[in-house]
Amino acid sequence: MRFLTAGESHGPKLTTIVDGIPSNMKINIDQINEELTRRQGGYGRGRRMKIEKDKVNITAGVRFGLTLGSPICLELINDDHTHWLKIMSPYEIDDNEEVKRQIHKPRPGHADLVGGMKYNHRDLRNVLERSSARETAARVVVGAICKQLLAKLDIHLYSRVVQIGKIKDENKYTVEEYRDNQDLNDIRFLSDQYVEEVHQLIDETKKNGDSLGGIVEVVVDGLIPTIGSYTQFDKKMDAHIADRIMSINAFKGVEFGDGFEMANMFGSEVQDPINYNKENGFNRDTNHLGGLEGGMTNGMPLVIRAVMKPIPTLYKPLNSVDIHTKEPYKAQLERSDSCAVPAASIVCEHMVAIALTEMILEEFQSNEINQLIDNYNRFKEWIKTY
Ligand code: EPS
Repeated sequence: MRFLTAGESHGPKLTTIVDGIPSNMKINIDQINEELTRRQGGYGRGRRMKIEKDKVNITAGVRFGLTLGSPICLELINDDHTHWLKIMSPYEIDDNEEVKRQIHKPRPGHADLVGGMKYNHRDLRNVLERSSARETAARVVVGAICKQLLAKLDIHLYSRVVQIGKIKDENKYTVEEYRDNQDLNDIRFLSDQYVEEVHQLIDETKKNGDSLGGIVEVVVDGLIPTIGSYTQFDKKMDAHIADRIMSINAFKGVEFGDGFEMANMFGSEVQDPINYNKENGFNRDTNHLGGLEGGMTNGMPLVIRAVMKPIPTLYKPLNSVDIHTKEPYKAQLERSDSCAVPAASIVCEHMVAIALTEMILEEFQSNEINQLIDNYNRFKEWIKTY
């Protein structure tokens, strides 16, 4: 499976082409739209999310609700584009017409300056429009289709926010608690006890013109062992997941299982001892490694955490330099979110779904969904006999 997205944040629409989804798979459009709504939520979002009502439009690759095996084309309209018709027009404009909202004071931490250098843009809006996290909506559409495919193999993904700013939920949760409570509140913490405190922090940060980052977590339940491989660097499941997560805007690090905490532990504390019984085959009592050994899933739930830096668009702008005059200035003010960590946790969940689907489709190559389910389930049964 492969996909590409196109679209500027305030352009007419986001377009995605997904190739390689097996044929005869029922596409649940309501579920895709529900995932889009989940991504649009979260305390700390700016005014833009009041304008957008993300709903997917399928224009190719699906007939009577079933995938054809041909490329699937998916569109999301940017409702805000109606306010940007002249500024973001794809068509030539009159030489005398003034282009409004040009940007020439790059925001530190954004793609603005280096993107301008790379593509020789003198209006940094040409960079900002594509580097905006608006594009992650298109990825959620792809990830939602992947989640539907994975569910047919009894693989389920959940996500939560672990930390926003300095407020961290240190509690341990069961897979059932992830499943039942992941959308419990608008900060996507698994417990309501943090809501008031986090709301206050986001409110104060917004008042100060500042922004907040945090840590998100994705848990995958129901995976069989052996997905991914130790035999080649580019077949390692953890490397592939990390690649997909690090492509999310503002994400700066990924860890698996006990992650960076492993530096403080002895080897005997980090590895998960192996048990065997006839009913469940090989299994573990612990999951320090987060369900991955030797670049392969080991049958335990995947536990993946990732850190998002605070959003670099600040209402209290940092020092910058005007690319035209070369004079020092404060970076340009742009509307933004003060905290997008809850939304980012949804994007992360969907990027993990994409990473798993890519690897599973490569390993269990099947043109049709029922063949895929059969191949996968046959292997799942065989593993129990190992
Ligand atoms: C973003 C800035 C804001 C966010 C946007 C990401 O958009 P705007 O510039 O229109 O106010 O709302 O996120 C989305 C549009 C979205 O769908 O998540 C940025 O600069 O990255």
